[in-house]
This record gives sequence, C-alpha cells and structure tokens, in this order.
Amino acid sequence: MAGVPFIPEIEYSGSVMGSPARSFPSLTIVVVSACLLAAAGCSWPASQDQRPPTANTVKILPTDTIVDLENKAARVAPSERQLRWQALEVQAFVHFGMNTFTGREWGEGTEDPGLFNPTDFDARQWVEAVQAAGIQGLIVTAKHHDGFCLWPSRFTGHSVKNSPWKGGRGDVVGEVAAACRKGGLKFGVYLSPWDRHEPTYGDSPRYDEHFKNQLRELLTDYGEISEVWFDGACAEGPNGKRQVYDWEGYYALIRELQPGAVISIMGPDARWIGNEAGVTRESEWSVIPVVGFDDLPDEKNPGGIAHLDAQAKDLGSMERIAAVAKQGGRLIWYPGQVDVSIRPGWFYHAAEDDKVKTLDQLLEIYYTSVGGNAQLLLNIPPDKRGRIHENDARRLRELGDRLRATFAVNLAVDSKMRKIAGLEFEYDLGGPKLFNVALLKEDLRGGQRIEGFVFDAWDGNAWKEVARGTTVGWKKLLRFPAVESAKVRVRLSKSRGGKSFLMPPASSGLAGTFGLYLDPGR
Ligand code: FUL
Repeated sequence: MAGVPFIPEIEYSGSVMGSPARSFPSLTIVVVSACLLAAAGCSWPASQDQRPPTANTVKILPTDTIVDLENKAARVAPSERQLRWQALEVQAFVHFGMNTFTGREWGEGTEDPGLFNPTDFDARQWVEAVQAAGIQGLIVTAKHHDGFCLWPSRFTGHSVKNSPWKGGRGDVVGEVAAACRKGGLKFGVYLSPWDRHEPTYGDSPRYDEHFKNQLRELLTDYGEISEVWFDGACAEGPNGKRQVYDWEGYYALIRELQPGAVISIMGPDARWIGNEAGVTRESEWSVIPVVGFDDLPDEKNPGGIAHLDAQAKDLGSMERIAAVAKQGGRLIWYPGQVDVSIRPGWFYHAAEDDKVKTLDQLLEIYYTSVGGNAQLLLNIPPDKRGRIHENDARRLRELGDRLRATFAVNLAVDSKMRKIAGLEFEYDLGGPKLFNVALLKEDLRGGQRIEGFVFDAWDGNAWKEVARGTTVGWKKLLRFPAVESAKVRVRLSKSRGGKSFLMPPASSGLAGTFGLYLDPGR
C-alpha cells in the first residue's frame, strides 16, 4: 500500500507557496483591521470573515526558510468534517461483544456465537448514561478482532444472527444507532480490520472485498455514521500471510457513502494520541508534518499515516516541521483523539466493578484532553446484561454534574477585550470576579497558531502571573487556586504567522468563548 498516493481534499496551488510577502498579500490589512476591531472592544464579525485563506494540507520543501514554514503552518486548517468532529469534545467508546461474555480482551475468533446472550439489553440506557456526562457521540465496536459481528451481516455466520439473543433476530448496531438518533447523539462504528475468524483474512484481495462488503452494510443500513474507527492491530491470517489492507479503497467507500464521517486512527482525519492512559502532550498540535506525500498507513508505524510515529513526544513543533521539510513532505490537519477506558479493561469484567476511575481521575483526563486540544473518547463497557453498570453510570453522572456546575456561568461573558500591544489581550471583567478555571480558544478556521502564552490577573496594584502554557488550539483549560480579580490578560509569547485568532468573549455572539469559571468542587 505504501507509495499509493491518497489525494487530499484541498491542496494549495503552487502560486500561493512563494515568499511570505507574496503568499500573504492581504495579511497587513487583515492584522490591522482585526486589531482595530479588538481595540474597540469588538470582535471579528461572523459575517465579515477577516481570516486569511487556509488549506487542509500544504507541501513543505527543503528549500523553505523557517519563515516560509511558519507561515505555511499558520495557514493549515481543519476540513468542515474535522471541525464538526472537534466540536463534539467528548464521545463514548462502547466495547461490547463476544469478549463481554467470555471475560477476555482479545477473542480468538473460534468462540461459539451461542455465548452471546445479553439478558437485559437496553440501548436507551446506554444513551441516557453517557448523556448524563454531557457526552455528544457514541462509537460502538460493531466488530472487534474476534470477528463477531454485532449486526446480522450477510457476509458471515459469525454474528448475532447465530446467537440465542432475541432468537437470532437481534441487531445491536441497529438498536444503538436508533437510540443515539432519538437521543440526539452522533453515532459511529469501530470495525476491526484485523479479523481472527474470517477465513479469507491474509488472502489480501479476497479479505478486502469481504471487509468492504461489511463496511457497505454498516454505512448504508444505519443512517448517518459520524465516525469510522479503524484499529491498527494486525497479524497473519490462516494462510500464514500478513494481510495487506486496501486502505485507499476503504476510504473511498466511506467518502462515497458517508461523506461526513471522520475516519480515525488508521485514517486521514483524526490521529491516535499515542497511549491508552488518557495522557496528552504539553504541546498538542493539530498541524502535523509528515514525510512524503502519502496519506496511507504503513505497516511499520502505529500512526495512521506513513512515516508518522503517533507516539512520538514531539509531533508538531517548528523544529520538527523544519526537520521533516528537509526530507520533503506535507503539513496536514491531523487532530488528536484520546481513547481511554473508564475501567482497566476495554471490555466489561465483573472483577473490575470496583475499579471504575474516580471522579478526580476523570476530571484530570477531561481537563488535559478536551482542555488540551484533543477529543476525549471515553470507553464505557456494558455488562453481560447489555447495560452500563450502575457504578459506571453513577460516575458518568457525577462527571456531568461537576462539569455543568463549573461551566454553567462564564464570568467573562460580558467582559470587554482589547488588544494592548503585539500579542497581548486584556479582558475587563466589569467588577471583581472569583474564578479557578480559565478557558482559551483559537478560532481554528484561521489555523492553530499559538505556541506559548501567559495568563495574568490584576491584583489591584500589579499583574500577577496565574498560569502559562504552550499550545491552545480548540481549547486550553487552565486550573489554578481561586483568584479574585476585575481584570485579566493573556500574553502570547509566540504565535505562528505573527498573529492569532484567540476567541473573543462569548458576548460577541460567536460560538467559541474566552471563559472564566468557578469550579465549586475545588
Ligand atoms: C486496541 C485494541 O486491540 C483494543 O482491544 C481496543 O479495541 C483498543 C481501543 O484498541 O488497539
């Protein structure tokens, strides 16, 4: 598969990739007008787009200077589908299947379908439980590595149709899709490319055909699919050969049948954060340099794109971009997704009922993932009844209650923002406010630019530093001991392209906000 070019949706034409002066003809006007608006206490009007043109991907070359590279990096922006995906912020991952009944994490594919028999399956209970946490989407394991299908696939007998559940007439995928739609949740599917049951696995073209048939069923029979999650695990088939996947063919089918669906992990739209512990990098970039011009995964890397090591410590710094440019490659918009389980295992095991993560652990994960420019994909595995266990459901509600209590009132909602000098933004809160959480956001339609910032509060006599950080992106959430102040400021120590699209306060009417909050639990 390596060497087969995946055609990006948008590509800069050669003419906009010249020197900075030529590349950004209207930049000065844009900066000046944005500053004037900001200085007047206003924000960028939604109707009059002040941002310079952006692209989803751009070539970087050995001949690029560091200034060229910085300007190119500043202009890479998400596709519409990536932006919609990012706005979901938290999704539920639901590992349910044969392993739920055998107590395993990885089945072998030889399990008897007769073992699958939830006694009280209730998809609406799943939806209610995850919505209590404020979660906005759900991805179910339609097929895990053991090959057992949670929908009655026409292309294998290894599915719910040969189980005793509902006399073989049940369809987990169908019921979950319907419950999500009814409850207003986005619905996505995990379909494991690695299939330990399917006899054609390893016989590459034949298995590809089989896999595409299954994909087609899922993408046509269950309404809108918001995400297709491809895992990287892979092995040899019964013929002793390693399966070579037709990724390009899979992607083309998804784009054709569900153009709005994000393809994650072994896919071009969202990357694996690099661990399964809920940990993000201090600097989490969505603008990522990749060597070469091939968007397809290769077998050597766990990253979804050839030559990308999703576990690398540094994925997007200017140093890394410059190093990749030396070899020739591209910058792509490739945001991180944090997949982590609420329990030690991905699947339900009764022995882990008392090992559900604590509220503090979940809050820490939330603040560092959603508040660290990533999407959180929180796994909640239903039990043998086919219900989310009471302990997990309780914890989800506690999480939702705490987040709602914290974020219900934005204390900066009526603040006036003014640009002081260079990259400094001051917010007049109109009177003293007590807060212990701050939220910064970049308008990603103008790219991800901020490389460093300091957040200060006025103590009546002088500015006092409250917190500092590196990247902002979709959201930066800062937690600190409570501060009372009537005036705060954000100083950007560095922003790519010399400017930023830091979001103004919510009163501007834009969806994104600058925010100050009081978490009552701290
Ligand atoms: C891994 C799989 O092997 C696990 O079983 C689980 O599905 C996790 C989300 O991805 O690669």
